[in-house]
Amino acid sequence: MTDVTLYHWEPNANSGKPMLALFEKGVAFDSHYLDLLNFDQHRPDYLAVNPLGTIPAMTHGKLVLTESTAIMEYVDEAFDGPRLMPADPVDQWRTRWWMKFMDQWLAPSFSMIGWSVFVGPSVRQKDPAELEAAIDRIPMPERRVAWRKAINGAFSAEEMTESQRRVALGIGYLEQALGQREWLASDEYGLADINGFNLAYAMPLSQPQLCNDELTPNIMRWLRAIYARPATRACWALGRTDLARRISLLESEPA
Ligand SMILES: N[C@@H](CCC(=O)N[C@@H](CS)C(=O)NCC(=O)O)C(=O)O
Repeated sequence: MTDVTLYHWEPNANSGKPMLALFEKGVAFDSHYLDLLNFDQHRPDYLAVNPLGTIPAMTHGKLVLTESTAIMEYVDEAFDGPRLMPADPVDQWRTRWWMKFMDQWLAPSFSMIGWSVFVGPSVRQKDPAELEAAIDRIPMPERRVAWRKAINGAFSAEEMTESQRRVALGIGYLEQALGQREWLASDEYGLADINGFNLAYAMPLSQPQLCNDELTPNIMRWLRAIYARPATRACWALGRTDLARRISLLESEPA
């Protein structure tokens, strides 16, 4: 029993961000796994923690924290361990620039693609009446829309094309930045890298025509370096689905 509990799904996207920050800081926490594909995040016991019904959430004593990037910043400030926000003001600005770019611009596009190719197909075969009841329990109307689109394969061609355009642009930005310095926002590993890795780790598999050893050697070096860190290994050990097994590509040497 610790005084920190993290409510999370896979070590991936929003859930993976505070998980990895906690492991990097060496903060002991109780892991409370919620199966997103089983709609655990909309059940009353979790809604009592986060009434919005989205993952992740973290409790620290009586304090309840939501929003993955804000939780990472809290973890960095509230606990001992290596500093994850750089000390230099310009590096701090760059860290926050990247986190905003990823959260507001890239993550929704990755999410739409992921919900279309993974989440929708993973739940579609369930009983339709059960699915409809599960969707009706979702507190946020926009999440109900996303679930229906994922289940019915109804993201429009325009939406998917725009997401793909944003992902291609993001890959270009990442490759350029990582050609200039070892880590995304400064010379030290930090919050921007944790945020970016959780969003981008699967790019060599999901976007092989855009992200590979030949076209984006700097992104590949960066992903491999983050994956090799003990904290990332510990974090990924908490994964239960195929998402956690997809990473094996990063265990290989450059082609
Ligand atoms: N801005 C929030 C987004 C949280 C969020 O939407 N999480 C997704 C999983 S990555 C979720 O809970 N989806 C469940 C649902 O929509 O039912 C954050 O960064 O924590």
